[in-house]
Amino acid sequence: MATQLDTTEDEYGIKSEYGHYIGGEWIQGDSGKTIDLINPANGKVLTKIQAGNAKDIERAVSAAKDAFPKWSQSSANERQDILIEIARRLKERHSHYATLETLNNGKPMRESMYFDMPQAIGQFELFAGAAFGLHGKTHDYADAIGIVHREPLGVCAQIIPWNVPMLMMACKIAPALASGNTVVLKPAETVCLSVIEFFMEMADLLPPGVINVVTGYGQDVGEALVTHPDVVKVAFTGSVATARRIIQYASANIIPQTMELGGKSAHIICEDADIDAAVESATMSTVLNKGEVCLAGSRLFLHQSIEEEFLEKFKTALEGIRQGDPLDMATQLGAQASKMQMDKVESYLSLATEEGAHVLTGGTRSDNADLASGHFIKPTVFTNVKNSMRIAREEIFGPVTSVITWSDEDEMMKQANDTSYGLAGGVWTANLNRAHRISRGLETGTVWVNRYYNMQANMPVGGYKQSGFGREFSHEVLNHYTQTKSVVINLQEGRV
Ligand code: TXE
Repeated sequence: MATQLDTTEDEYGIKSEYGHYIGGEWIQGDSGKTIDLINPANGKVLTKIQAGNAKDIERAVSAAKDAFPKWSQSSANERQDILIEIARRLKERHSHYATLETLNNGKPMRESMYFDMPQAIGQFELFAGAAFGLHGKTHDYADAIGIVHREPLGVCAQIIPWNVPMLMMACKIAPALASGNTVVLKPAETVCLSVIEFFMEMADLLPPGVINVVTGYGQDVGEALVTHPDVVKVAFTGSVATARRIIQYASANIIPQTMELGGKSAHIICEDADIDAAVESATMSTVLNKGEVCLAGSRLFLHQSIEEEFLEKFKTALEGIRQGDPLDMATQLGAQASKMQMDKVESYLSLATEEGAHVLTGGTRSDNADLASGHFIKPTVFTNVKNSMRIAREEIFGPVTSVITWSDEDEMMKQANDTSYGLAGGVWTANLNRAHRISRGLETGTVWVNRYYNMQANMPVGGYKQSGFGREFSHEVLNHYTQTKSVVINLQEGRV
């Protein structure tokens, strides 16, 4: 074990180095190696985190296993109190966490403040209320009484991505805590500053070992975690490619998994839509979190009869988007979260024109000289897109929308469902029957009618098809963190 962590703070309260959080202590990793966290808006190093390995995972799982018996027996009051206090402290330090999220991820401050943080706080509030709701059932028989107990599982592995770290952390640890499980959390190696700071400030609330955080690369830390024999459940949010590996490993140990993966969602605009409102919604869907959102309506199915008016307004709206310093509250579009992500988006921008798509707007990196040291991509719309093109089939995860025009609803629905993904979708129409028909017809876990990204508390989020399995963001997730035990008590008198 190496020496002490350097905890000097900068103007934002960011320490020079962060450790793993294991058994209630902040410690350096076994390898002694670190990873730099970068501000994607200017390429500067913010701090460094531990590059964990299997030995760190061993310690963390062991701490979580030791903490489980007591924590699983804790009262609902105790768990509820902790979740309420976490929500309260998050509200109190709202702008601090929002700033860290923006500095490390590149998302605009107005989103961190008014989307990410309220959504994350909402998860703790939702599951604080759920702690008491986790009760079993009884069944009365003529000669017996049956009791169905609901019990936590044990040590849960949670692996989260870099696009919305605070929210991903909240939607995973809140239900796990509410239901009496212990956790080893692995955040993404590129963006995790807010999450680590969160645990530093909440450490006094949580009994040691109940939550442990090990940072590092997926192949070193993530694989050691999901293959550990004492881990009894895996919750993962990330790419389909990584999910395939994790599913294989977790299946070998026969443990349950929940997978929240990518998307290529259809945002359907009918000819009777409120065009101005639909344009506003499509604009938001393109730029929110720089398009690094699994739920993004990245395939826009536009009715031919309103094509001209819609596209003119859409172009104007996107060209009016203010892109710039993510910390500036006026900024509407920030920087892609990492160089790797920007390179990926740029490769799709080149591919689009090779495939025959037309650029309605954007299509390149930002040409603003002030933004040259960051990962800024112009908001982009491609027209003349066919659903068979790779830009319409693969997740780009950037501020890019592909427009596919349609005139026949049945044919459009076939195309909307002709995708390996099934996470979300949207429909704009003034006709209630049509809204209902289309939303039931979409093979996807969420559909928004007449407003995209209408996230409401306790509505399940999760995928059909290769967008994954299991549901989060609602009480339904508690089924993934508990198992039932049936106890039957004989009531017959005498010999049986
Ligand atoms: O994902 P990974 P990446 C999509 C999006 C993005 C693409 C690639 O299209 O461009 O995936 O992103 C950990 N065992 N989404 O490469 O690898 C990793 O360290 C265990 C959509 O960043 O899936 C990180 O913590 N864990 C998605 C987490 O997995 C491993 C959000 C996600 O990284 C691992 C993110 C391994 N072998 C990307 N390899 C969404 N659904 O919102 C990596 N990890």
